[in-house]
Amino acid sequence: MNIYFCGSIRGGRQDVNIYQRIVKRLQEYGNVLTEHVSYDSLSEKGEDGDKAIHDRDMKWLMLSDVIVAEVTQPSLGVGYELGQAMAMKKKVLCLFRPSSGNVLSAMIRGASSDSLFQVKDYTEHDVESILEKYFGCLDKV
Ligand code: 6K6
Repeated sequence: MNIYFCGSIRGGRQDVNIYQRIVKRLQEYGNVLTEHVSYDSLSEKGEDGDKAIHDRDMKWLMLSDVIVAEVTQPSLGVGYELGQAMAMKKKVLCLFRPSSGNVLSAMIRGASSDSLFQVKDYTEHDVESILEKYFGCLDKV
């Protein structure tokens, strides 16, 4: 199974430690195409041109079976990826930490109307169990 992980890059890297925990757990369920989103050393500038990044990511998005997005730190890129994933009718799980004090965009929370597009609130303590539950029920989505 190909998994596409989304997390903020130019939107801010405050949550990179939680991205690493999520990616580590996702690698138990499948092939994570976007492991680099969780790298500590990722520079905000990027080494490839923006067009190359966009085109490669859209190709990976198309190839993916499931998209998992950490949406606590707002990111235009993650919002764009989620819109594209929805248009492709992909399975999407969005993870949001209310304890951050942020309020999730209505365009993300409000998009969660069926099992294909799910939004789960979580705490740092239960992220692994939320993923376990989601991937355990995936064939029913
Ligand atoms: C590193 C830092 C800035 O640019 C880079 C190079 N690369 C990127 N490489 C791969 N995916 C990227 C890059 N920049 C953004 N993305 C995609 O957009 C990722 O899949 C993230 O989920 C999302 C982050 O968007 P922004 O708007 O927060 O950058």
